Amino acid sequence: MDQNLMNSLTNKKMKRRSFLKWSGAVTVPALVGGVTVSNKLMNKASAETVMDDVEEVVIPTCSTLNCGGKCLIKAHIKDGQIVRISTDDDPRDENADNEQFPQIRACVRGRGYRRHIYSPDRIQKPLKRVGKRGEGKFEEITWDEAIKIIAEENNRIKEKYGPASRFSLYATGQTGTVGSGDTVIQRLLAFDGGYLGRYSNYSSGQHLAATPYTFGETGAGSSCNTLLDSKLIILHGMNPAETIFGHMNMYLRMAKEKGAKIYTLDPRKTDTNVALADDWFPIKPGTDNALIAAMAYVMFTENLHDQDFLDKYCLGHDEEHMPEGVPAGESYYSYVMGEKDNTPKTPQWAAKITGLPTNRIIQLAREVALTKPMAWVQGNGINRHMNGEQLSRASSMIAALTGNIGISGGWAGPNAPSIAQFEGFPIPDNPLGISIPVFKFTDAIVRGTEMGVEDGVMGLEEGKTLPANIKMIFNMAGNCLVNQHSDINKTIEILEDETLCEFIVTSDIYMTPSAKYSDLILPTCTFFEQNDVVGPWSYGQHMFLSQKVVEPLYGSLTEYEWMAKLAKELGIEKEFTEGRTQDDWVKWMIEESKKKDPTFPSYSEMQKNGVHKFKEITVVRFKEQIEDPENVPFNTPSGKIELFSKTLWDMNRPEDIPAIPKHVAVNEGPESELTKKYPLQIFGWHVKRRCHSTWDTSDWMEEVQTQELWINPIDAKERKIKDGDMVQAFNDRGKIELPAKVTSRVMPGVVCVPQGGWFNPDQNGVDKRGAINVLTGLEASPFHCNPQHTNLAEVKKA
Ligand SMILES: Nc1nc2c(c(=O)[nH]1)N[C@H]1C(S)=C(S)[C@@H](COP(=O)(O)OP(=O)(O)OC[C@H]3O[C@@H](n4cnc5c(=O)[nH]c(N)nc54)[C@H](O)[C@@H]3O)O[C@H]1N2
Ligand SMILES: Nc1nc2c(c(=O)[nH]1)N[C@H]1C(S)=C(S)[C@@H](COP(=O)(O)OP(=O)(O)OC[C@H]3O[C@@H](n4cnc5c(=O)[nH]c(N)nc54)[C@H](O)[C@@H]3O)O[C@H]1N2
Ligand code: SF4
Ligand SMILES: [Mo]
Repeated sequence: MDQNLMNSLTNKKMKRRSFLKWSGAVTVPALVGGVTVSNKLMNKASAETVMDDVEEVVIPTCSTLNCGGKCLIKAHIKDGQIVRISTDDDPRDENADNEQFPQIRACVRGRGYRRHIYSPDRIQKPLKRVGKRGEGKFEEITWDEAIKIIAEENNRIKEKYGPASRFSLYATGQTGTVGSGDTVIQRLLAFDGGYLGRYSNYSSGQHLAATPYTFGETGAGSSCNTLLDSKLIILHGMNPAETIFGHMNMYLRMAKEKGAKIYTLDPRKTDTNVALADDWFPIKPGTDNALIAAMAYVMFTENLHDQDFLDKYCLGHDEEHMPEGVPAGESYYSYVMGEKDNTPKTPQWAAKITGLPTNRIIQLAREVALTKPMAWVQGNGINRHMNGEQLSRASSMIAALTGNIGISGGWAGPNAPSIAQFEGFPIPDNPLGISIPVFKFTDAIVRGTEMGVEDGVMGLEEGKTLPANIKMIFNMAGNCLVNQHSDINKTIEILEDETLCEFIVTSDIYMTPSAKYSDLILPTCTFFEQNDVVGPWSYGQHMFLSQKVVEPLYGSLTEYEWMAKLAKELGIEKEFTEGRTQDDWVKWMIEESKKKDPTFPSYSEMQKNGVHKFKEITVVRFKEQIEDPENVPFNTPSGKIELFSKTLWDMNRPEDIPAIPKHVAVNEGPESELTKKYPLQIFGWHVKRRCHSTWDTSDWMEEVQTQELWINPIDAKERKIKDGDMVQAFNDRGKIELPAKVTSRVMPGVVCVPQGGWFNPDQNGVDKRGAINVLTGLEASPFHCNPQHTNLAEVKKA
């Protein structure tokens, strides 16, 4: 890469004046939200020269990041530049907390969006690798050259290895519709003979895999407004004060004001706990099922459970309610009472495993059994565990035992019900019809042709394996190629071998660790620089026009724009574009949505408001099944809530896939032999200063929160670590180095590193930022999901 460019990409101390010198805004008059910005304004070169007498235009838009939110962002434009960000001030919610039309207000990152778009780190030109892969040497090329290279590589690889050797990597930097490269490339590849598809995600794979065995479908949560009827709310591995989840925070606050008690069940005392909760139940990661079994023990022995509910709606809770063909002693009751293994799951038994004192387990069991309605709300934090499928299933157990399913103020299981409906960007079916679990892409690079059903591959003919290894990767606005995937050191070893995956193209706005391991990097736009239609994150009930507010910087192209050029080069332009520009597609999606729902706003209304709020509706999940079980059965084989699943039983894997959600001890859990070598459990949580790895290099967000390893004073003392000391966390997979924060906000035996720090190895391979995935493993959980929260390590002073 040109040295000056490299300097300008990496020099954080660059003056404001120089980093604001971009080409687009200076030379191109912008049509923003239907308002033309005058040439006089456009010709001003930097924000510093903006005068008070310059007219300010405010344009509503929305981020397309995968951030747990999706908020109304108001860009204040002067001189063709964003000079300020404000947020939702919907007058219908003037006093805040309007249940019908809640305001959708920006978080701390949103307030700092100017530093995101006008970052000194932005990639400005397409870059072609010139050194070895991963070495970080690139040269600038033109867009035309870049498109030509992609077309040539695509054709070569398709011809040599077949279309199934091409893969679009999970990537969530742009989760809109026509603005999302990951979505749009799948349309292109579908017209170009097909590709290797993928299913599931990094967020809630275990929930998605496990919930259907209990309820027959995936979305088992209710709408957040039902929490207003709860008297007790348990947040199980959920931290919305940092992770948002639609309007969850607002309703929790309102529920609290109405008198509900809120507890968090989490290895860490979270921001949510500090802001909203009445109590904290610290639990060792991955041991929640032991707690739940012990709570069931208390309920069964003290007769606190809802036997009528269980008998009427459930299968497998006791020996009288079991499917046919299963021997005696396999029900949940038998497990809890230890009838077969002679180990009653007493609070004393669970205390040893979970780290929670016996009396607190008894207290929690009695309280949840005696308080109704009680909402045991499943977060995503119990995903990403090696036994996460079991954690997910057990997390519905207390609701069933206490009859809190199908009533307002109760809560059945994980994941939000889908409410906001609109027409999306059309992706044709993949003509190849085969897909791998999202987490197994590194496997599919190395041994794809050996991978079959047992690896979770879907769509194969019986007995067949994948037709090809992955040879070409499209990584469109994602950092999962390296940073957000597991075992970074192993992953880069796979990527460095250019004979394995032969071509990797990344689009991004920054030179991320994943971009560095690419052969070609494309500078694409932020959401401020293009039009898109965006749905809500979980539990949100709105959709946005993510509106272009400034012209693309430096001549960046949108994903759709460059892919349309690529489609032309590949001879499939007509099929790909159907004659539509990106803006035409945006209008098309709104028009199609309006055809289905006449109350849907028009394009011009969307331009004005930026958002369409569906009136908050109330969804009490499984209400119909509970009110009318004769006519509305659950969608399971038995029609009941399957606490025991015969389907799982028939898989005959009692150790790691039991038919009832038992406590499953795992290789890197607190009971493992490996604790002798690596005594601490370690994982990375989702922090407020970043969306995953996005914003890691933002100096503004560094002021919000620094990258630190949380360690309990007991563990710190044993290791002579003081607050602020540089420490190393390590296991067989690698080493990370970062400052320690000695705090009782994390329980003893557990250390935490905020996930998303950028991998930054020194000459010895020690990561100097604190990229948690240096320490995580590539082996998948039983249903082929990422186990990135299940790890052991040791920590020492650096
Ligand atoms: N600020 C911010 N918000 C985000 C994101 C972000 O990167 N930054 N990412 C978004 C995305 S894509 C997702 S998927 C969600 C993720 O949302 P979550 O998965 O809910 O977030 P995590 O921080 O991984 O986990 C939530 C809590 O679970 C706890 N936890 C971890 N393991 C266990 C366990 O075994 N048992 C129990 N009881 N608790 C456990 C963690 O300490 C944490 O406080 O967040 C979304 N929101
Ligand atoms: N250890 C561990 N690993 C995890 C997790 C965990 O909890 N622990 N969480 C997992 C989860 S839930 C998820 S969803 C994944 C997320 O992993 P990713 O999908 O990789 O998410 P990000 O790291 O935010 O990467 C988004 C990329 O998009 C780029 N980008 C941001 N904004 C824009 C834009 O406007 N335009 C363009 N063109 N690019 C943009 C960013 O620079 C960044 O490189 O990580 C997973 N990895
Ligand atoms: S990062 Fe997400 S939660 Fe924060 S302001 Fe943007 S859209 Fe909202
Ligand atoms: Mo996620």
